[in-house]
Amino acid sequence: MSSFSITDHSHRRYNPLTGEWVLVSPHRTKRPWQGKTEAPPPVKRPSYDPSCYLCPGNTRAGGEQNPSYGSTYVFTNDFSALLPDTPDEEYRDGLLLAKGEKGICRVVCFSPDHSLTLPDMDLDSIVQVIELWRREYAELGSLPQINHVQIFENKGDVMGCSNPHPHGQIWAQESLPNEVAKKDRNQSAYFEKHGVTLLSDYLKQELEAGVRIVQQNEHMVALVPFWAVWPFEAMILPRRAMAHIGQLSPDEVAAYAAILKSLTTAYDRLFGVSFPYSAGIHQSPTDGQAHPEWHWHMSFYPPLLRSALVKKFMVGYEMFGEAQRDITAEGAAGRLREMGERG
Ligand code: H2U
Repeated sequence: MSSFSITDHSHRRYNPLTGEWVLVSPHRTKRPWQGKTEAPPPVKRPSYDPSCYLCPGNTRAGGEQNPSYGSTYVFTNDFSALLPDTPDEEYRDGLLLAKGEKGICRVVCFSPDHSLTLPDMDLDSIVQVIELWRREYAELGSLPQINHVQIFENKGDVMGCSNPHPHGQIWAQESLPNEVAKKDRNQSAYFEKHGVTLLSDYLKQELEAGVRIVQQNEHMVALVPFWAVWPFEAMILPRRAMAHIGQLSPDEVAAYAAILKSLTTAYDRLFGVSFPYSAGIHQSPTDGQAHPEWHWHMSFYPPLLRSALVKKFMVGYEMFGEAQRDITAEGAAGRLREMGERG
């Protein structure tokens, strides 16, 4: 009888940030695979597309005209999911409950150049994107009715991204959405008990182990979390505990830009394709409190599994039971690390 091993045996891994489990089945990676593995031919896009609603000078679907912007550009989403003037009321009927939710949605163009993606951009331009995220987090977060600011990017049509122009979104709202509420609860409980952030202790352990580290620089680390759900999920986090990106020093902003570029470059190399993902920054609530328990981090949830064409579906058992993966976090980190080392 061999003893339990997380590289061979089915097991569940615990996510201390969300309090949820993921089922890992490493033995299944040994099963034969006869599907396609080749990448589709690269798509060459022009730097300016007259039919793109995000390109400088073009008219958007709602009729507004974009300025001839030369770096980043942010505007209020013409089809916002949340609006600032929603009534503050509740609907109750027995077990049924609904509450009005106020919010503001914005679209952030990362570059005027339609042909680029984040990994193609130079470091100074990525710093401009981070600086814009910092300004938006501060500005939206200072509004009395906004208690949470979610910055995210959907990249690739497979992730539901509506336009290849490099862009992301911001949804700011009154309440903490579900994912953030879980992380808020667990980080608070950890900080109360240990007096340090959960992710400071986690990062220390990961840096000692090394196996799940993808890349690191003086101020930032990219790793595949032990509890990763998506095959090539990754997290970027600062070495220094801080609640939000507004607290980054100029050196830390530069280090963040560098690791953002190198992680997304490694992703693109993995299957030889512009790698799709949803990426989001989880930061402290913007309720006017300091939140020393929060340690901001940026998570990448890419859907690809084995090649540019083979996608992981969160269906069946994942829908009815819990998330499941075959390739281990350690295996995924090793492959991403190799992509980064190609230089
Ligand atoms: P996604 O590609 O991640 O869907 O983001 C694009 C957003 O841009 C989307 O939320 C908005 C859509 O509502 N949009 C505008 O605000 N104006 C437009 O002219 C088209 C799209």
